[in-house]
Amino acid sequence: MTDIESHPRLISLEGGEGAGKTTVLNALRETLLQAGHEVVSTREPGGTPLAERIRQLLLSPDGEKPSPETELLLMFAARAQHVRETIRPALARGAWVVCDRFTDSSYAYQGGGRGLDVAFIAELERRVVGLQPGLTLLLDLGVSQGRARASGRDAQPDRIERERDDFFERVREAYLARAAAEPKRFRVIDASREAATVVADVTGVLREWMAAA
Ligand code: Z5A
Repeated sequence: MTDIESHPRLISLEGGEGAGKTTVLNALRETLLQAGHEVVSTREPGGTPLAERIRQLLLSPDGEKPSPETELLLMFAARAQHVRETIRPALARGAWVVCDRFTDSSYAYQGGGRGLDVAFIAELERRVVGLQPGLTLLLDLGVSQGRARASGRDAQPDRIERERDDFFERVREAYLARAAAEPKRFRVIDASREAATVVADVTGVLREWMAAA
């Protein structure tokens, strides 16, 4: 596999922790269902039984800490399975797929956060994934605000959530740089506003996208 196919019915949600992806994903799903579409809502890492087991390995704070390279390759191992077993079959039967995180998360967290070689990530994307969302909604939020929201919810932060603020600042910068480099695919949403405003904004973007698709 060498080329990357952009698919208009594959929509990804991206952002730092506590940005509100779960809330937004539910609203997108409802909007698509009301328009009469089949919707598959899924997440990364995860989205198949095997990929969910890889997720547990990746996010558990217990035991041996994976090296940055191991973390990257496990993210892509989960994604390879997810694309083949869940996403491509759903797109092939005409469904819309809304994915909580996709390859941009690897560029942001393992590229920006961990400092791994972006060209290597791009090579993995080309050879292992071969698929890109037509539309990516980046929920942008300051690191401290996101952490405050997530800490109100998580009793036990996962392994990546235990990173320091400078890690999450690099993640945010990497996301914003990707959005600036690909303005046709990305919509940057100000996620610092109250949930109802953010939801109205993203569902408006989705309606325009459905009309054009
Ligand atoms: N990761 C990676 O490193 N590389 C990869 O390639 C991939 C992932 C795919 C797991 O992802 C980790 O994997 C993640 C990146 C890494 N690590 N981190 N950090 P995840 O998506 O499962 O975990 P997460 O980013 O930590 O998700 P999250 O914290 O659940 O974020 P969220 O879904 O965006 O937030 P939420 O649950 O919708 O909202 C958080 C709280 O804020 C909740 O109580 C809401 O009610 C509240 N909320 C939501 N919106 C608002 C607004 N607008 N105002 C006020 N309060 C709000």
